[in-house]
Amino acid sequence: MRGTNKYSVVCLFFISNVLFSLGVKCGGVLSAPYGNFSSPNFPGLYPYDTECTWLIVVTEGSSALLTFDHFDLEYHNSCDYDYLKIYNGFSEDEGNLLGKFCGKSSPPQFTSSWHVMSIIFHSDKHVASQGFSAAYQKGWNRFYGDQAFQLTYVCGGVLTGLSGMITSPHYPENYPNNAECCWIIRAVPNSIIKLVFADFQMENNEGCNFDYVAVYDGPTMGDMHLSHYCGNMKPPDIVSSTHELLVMFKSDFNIGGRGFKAYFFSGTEATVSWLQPPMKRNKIHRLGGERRGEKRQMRS
Ligand SMILES: [Ca+2]
Ligand SMILES: [Ca+2]
Repeated sequence: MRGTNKYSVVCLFFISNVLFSLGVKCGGVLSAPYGNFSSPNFPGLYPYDTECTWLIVVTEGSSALLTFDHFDLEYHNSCDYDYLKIYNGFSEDEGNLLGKFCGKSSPPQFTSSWHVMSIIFHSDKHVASQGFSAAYQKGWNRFYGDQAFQLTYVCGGVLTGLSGMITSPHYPENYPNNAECCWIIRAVPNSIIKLVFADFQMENNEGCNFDYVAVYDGPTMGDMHLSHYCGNMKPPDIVSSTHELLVMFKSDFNIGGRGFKAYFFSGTEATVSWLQPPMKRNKIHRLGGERRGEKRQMRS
């Protein structure tokens, strides 16, 4: 199914849904980048003898992240009466089943390894509960070494001006979690680039592998690694050896900060050494408010 486009996926879903749907009208195709859905009648009791199928279809190359806000289905030790089934891909293939759930313990956060995810809600003829509500979001799969990450915010671009400014997303508000931004600063050949940080506040940890800014002396991550920064210490000025510089910003799943603001200038070695950004003191309020204590527990 890999080459299938969004429209044929949706058509296939409608055909199968029309043929197999029972009783209450529910389920559907969710094709927006994010959204919510719930069992019929939520937060009231769900109807008896009902089956609903939702198909989440995000852009090809992306993945879908599914999070439950509320979960309460009639309990049975093997979930034979009422249940929720979650599939990585189409529900017609039981090999895609990620899990079957009932009772009051909420399913964990799920991520599809494909751009399609299916969810089936089923109730039998007796005993109903409140049901569930869930949210989904389009994500991007990324691998750093052998670790897989789900990104929910991606930004960056190629900057070709003689000078300019880059900031973390939403600056000076807190940057989003699970974000990755890559900027390539490309000056004219035979010039060099100077990068000056004017503000810097990111989650701090030894090794800076939770949230960080990394700078590479060239246009790719394979180029020489100039620096890797996190915490509250403003990085020193950075000067490239060529006309290209890669700046990467990365955040993990919790705890943020207001991020960073940096200026870049390009020119000859003599000119960039004299150039300085407009360093007026910005009055920036610390936003923060995230729960520092909790993170250490989650990571341990
Ligand atoms: Ca039931
Ligand atoms: Ca973080």
